[in-house]
Amino acid sequence: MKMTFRWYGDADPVRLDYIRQIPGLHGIVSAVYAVPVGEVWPLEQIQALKARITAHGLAFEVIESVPVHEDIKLGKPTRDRLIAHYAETLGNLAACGLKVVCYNFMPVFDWTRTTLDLRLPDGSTTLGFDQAAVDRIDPAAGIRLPGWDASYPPEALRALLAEYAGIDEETLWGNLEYFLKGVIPAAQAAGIRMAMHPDDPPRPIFGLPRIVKNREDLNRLLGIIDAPANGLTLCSGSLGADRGNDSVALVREFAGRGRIHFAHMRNVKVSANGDFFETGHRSQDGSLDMGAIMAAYHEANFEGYMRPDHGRMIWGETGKPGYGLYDRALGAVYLNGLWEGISTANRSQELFP
Ligand code: DNO
Repeated sequence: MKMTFRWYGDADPVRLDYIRQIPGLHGIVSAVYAVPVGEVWPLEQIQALKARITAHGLAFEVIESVPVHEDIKLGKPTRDRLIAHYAETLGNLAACGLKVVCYNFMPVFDWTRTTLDLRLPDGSTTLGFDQAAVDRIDPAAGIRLPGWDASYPPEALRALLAEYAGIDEETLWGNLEYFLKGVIPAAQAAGIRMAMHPDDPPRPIFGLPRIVKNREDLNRLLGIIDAPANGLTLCSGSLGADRGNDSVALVREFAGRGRIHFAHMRNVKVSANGDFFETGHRSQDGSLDMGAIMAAYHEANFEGYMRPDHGRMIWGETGKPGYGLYDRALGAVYLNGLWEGISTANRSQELFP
């Protein structure tokens, strides 16, 4: 397992020289943010980002994310050109030594929360999702969501949502298949492993289809092209927000098959009605058994990349919700500690014959 940490580039208030001080970090997960979605990432920009990161003694082998243009998800005629650009970007990334590319296929909205600063009893703040708050939003009147408010001008958002009115789950699956058939062979040839991030939360939202929500979906996705280049980002917190998903079983199955290339580790406290908020990483603080998930990776001899996912805001830190330094650093150390603990327990016969 290679522990990594997400960094948003020069705009990130979290400094690389601080990140490097977190014990046990292999590398950084980042992206070229300056290039508009759908255009090719130029070699020089990838190289410059890599140079920034490796100067701090950290590896740069994972991208999160190369975003998929909405026209591809919508299956519009422009998609062939956009898919060719995507494949070219993968080639450029491979030329710079990148190994894994995380992406998602969620229409319009990536991760969705209804609050970014829910206060917990210990005074920390965290991200939360409340279905009733979503139900109160009338998409026709405009969607105001924390984290997304500024992403689309209201008119553009309305137009985009209207385009999706004709896209049901099966159509979206068809468009995903078309995309994968265009990019996976290129990824494979370049030595890049693609890693699909599941939908967050794992349910349809504002009537938009969501197709990467559970075991059945993950199997269907991997079956479209049954090759290691067509793999997963297994996000414990995204999938874990549906109590019907057993994260431990999912890791055993898909890491066992060598198809998880990137592990996002995060804990969530899920209520009976499916509302949830994000907690610190420790098992006892949320609904997920993080130790058992880690043991499943260990059992599968997982050699892929892992990162602590969102952290709470603690110790007065301000910045990008979910992506402060402190709680994610605690998460990385906790996860590395679990890993060492499991390794040690496996050696206990040797240690105490
Ligand atoms: C949120 C992240 C997601 C993730 C993308 C991957 O914090 O987990 O935005 O990066 O879905 O494509």
